[in-house]
Amino acid sequence: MAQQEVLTSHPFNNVTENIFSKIGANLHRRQNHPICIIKEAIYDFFNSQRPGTYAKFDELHPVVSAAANFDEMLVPAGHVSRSPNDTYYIDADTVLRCHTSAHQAATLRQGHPAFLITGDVYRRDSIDQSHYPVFHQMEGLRVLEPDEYGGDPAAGAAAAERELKELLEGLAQHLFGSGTECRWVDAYFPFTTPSFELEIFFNGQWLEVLGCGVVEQQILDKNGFEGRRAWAFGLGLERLAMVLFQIPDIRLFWAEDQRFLKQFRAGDLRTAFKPYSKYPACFKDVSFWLPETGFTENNLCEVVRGAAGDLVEAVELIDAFTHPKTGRTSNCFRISYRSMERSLNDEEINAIQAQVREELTAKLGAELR
Ligand code: FA5
Ligand code: MG
Repeated sequence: MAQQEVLTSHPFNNVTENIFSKIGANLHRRQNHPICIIKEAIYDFFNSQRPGTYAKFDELHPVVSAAANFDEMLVPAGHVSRSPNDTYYIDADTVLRCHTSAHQAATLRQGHPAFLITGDVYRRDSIDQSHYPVFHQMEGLRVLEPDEYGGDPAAGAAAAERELKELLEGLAQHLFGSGTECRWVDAYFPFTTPSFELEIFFNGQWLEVLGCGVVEQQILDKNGFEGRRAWAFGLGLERLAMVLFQIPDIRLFWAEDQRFLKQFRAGDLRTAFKPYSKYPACFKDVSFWLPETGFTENNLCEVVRGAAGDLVEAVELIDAFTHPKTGRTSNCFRISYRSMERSLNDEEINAIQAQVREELTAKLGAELR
């Protein structure tokens, strides 16, 4: 689908100008960009493990059918990720992919038993230093050969899980060396069983960097690999790059500032990002009664991004209470504004905050306090 068809007047369309402007940026294909550097480093690792095995795709378009994004991945009908609160819809049947898993089934149908797919993905999400509405994922999948596990299906699933964890631990070693603390956490995905997430200790907290698991049998059965066993993963490239290059804020990946871009060079994994300056943050609180019609933090975040662009660093709920008599609920959010490039002045922040307050009322139906 052509790009200009992304912002449509379809009543389901919830793609904002802010998001629209990011489509086609393709940070993962910009040679000296940290997202591209980490992509290449991961490709190198997988090539070294099984030379010539993995087919690679990094030009698949982010506009996909809801069927590919959800149905083919067995995401159940009422699952939260399908809601327009979480996903950008172009029309009722078309979305901006929210994960690279959207391409798993079709790539299997094309007959590829092993592949790596890299691309930009889109999500309505909360705002903080490690969440951004556009980010990059790499999908990996390998279907095992029956003779690798003696043909027994249960042994096949166990073999897939073992290889998956070994590979991803090996990848973490390859990227970060042995000094980095990692842990496996049990997880749930509709398209894998069992499922796991890998977390890395970074800047004082555990950062989730990937999800993975043994591919649901139905997905293989329906897409040309009947009765076979496979593992799959989805990596968050910004998160891995943040750890690798010590990049403290996910917004920096979008900086066109040479002070950022100049620090990275293709093939160099040893760069430690030097913050060029930490400009002061400015905090603004906003309190309001929630509308009867419902309210979500993602909607607020979208309003704030719309008004502030990348000047918003975090949006955090700091207080909530329900009035004992009226039963109405009030929330107070703290919005942190900070530029990566310069000091902000009061006037511009006040203007942004005024726009946020105005849209909270006009668009979200909140009653300011
Ligand atoms: C998925 O997207 C699954 N498709 C991954 C997967 C693939 C599992 C294949 C099993 C098999 P999840 O929603 O947890 O999972 O996202 C994967 C990774 O994307 C996260 O671990 C994190 O590193 C990154 N990520 C998620 N949301 C954001 C965000 N808002 N900003 C930056 N990175 C994010
Ligand atoms: Mg997750």
